[in-house]
Amino acid sequence: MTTAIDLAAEPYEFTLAPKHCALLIIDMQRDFPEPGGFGEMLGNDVSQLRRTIDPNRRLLEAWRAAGLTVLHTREGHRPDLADLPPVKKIRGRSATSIGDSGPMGRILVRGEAGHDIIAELYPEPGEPVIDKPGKGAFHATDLHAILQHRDVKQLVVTGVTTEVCVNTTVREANDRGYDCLVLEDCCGSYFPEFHAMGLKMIKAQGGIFGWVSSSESVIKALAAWRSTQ
Ligand code: TIU
Repeated sequence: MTTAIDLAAEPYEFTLAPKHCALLIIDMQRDFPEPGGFGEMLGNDVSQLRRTIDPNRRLLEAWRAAGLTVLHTREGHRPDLADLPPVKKIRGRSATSIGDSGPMGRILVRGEAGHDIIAELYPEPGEPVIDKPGKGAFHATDLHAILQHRDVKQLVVTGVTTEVCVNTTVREANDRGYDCLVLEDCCGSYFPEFHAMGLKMIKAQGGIFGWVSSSESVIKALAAWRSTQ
């Protein structure tokens, strides 16, 4: 029985230990990639995020079939906005901001339609959903405790956006001692140059924050690992 398997990654191969690895899907919420959502309302090109949906769906299917841990995150706030930092509310000087009425309910407020996860990647019962008030998934959440209880040491990180919530989460995870593998086709940004640079920053300097690979490499490695079980 094999406990770990090497897969192609940058800056060098990543040794995946499936029983100690969780798939962490960041903020695939309707308001970010869906046409007519808050992201598009701000003038962003949602196709840059939508290209991540199919690769994430294939990866999630393979991960679930292997019986491994999956967690989902959502960025958002309490309906009373008590956990919304005043600076987060006013920065950007936008006429419509967090907590206001948007195209799919109140923007980034828990319980609203736009805050929920897209149908294609909807969590199944038993898959923890981490509601986070910040960009990083560890800040003011129980994510670290949940991962520790499951003896998770590695994270495969996907979702949106590459340079904001994905990067912040990977940096937080790195400081807490997790190895992170970020999948380029499963992450996206409204700004392609930020996506490219966000990935470059993770794998630079010998993997200063982690590794970068693709869904295909992980799916292949999972199949190879499963054949040894
Ligand atoms: N999830 C996430 O990245 N939240 C953001 O606000 N991203 C932006 O790129 N604005």
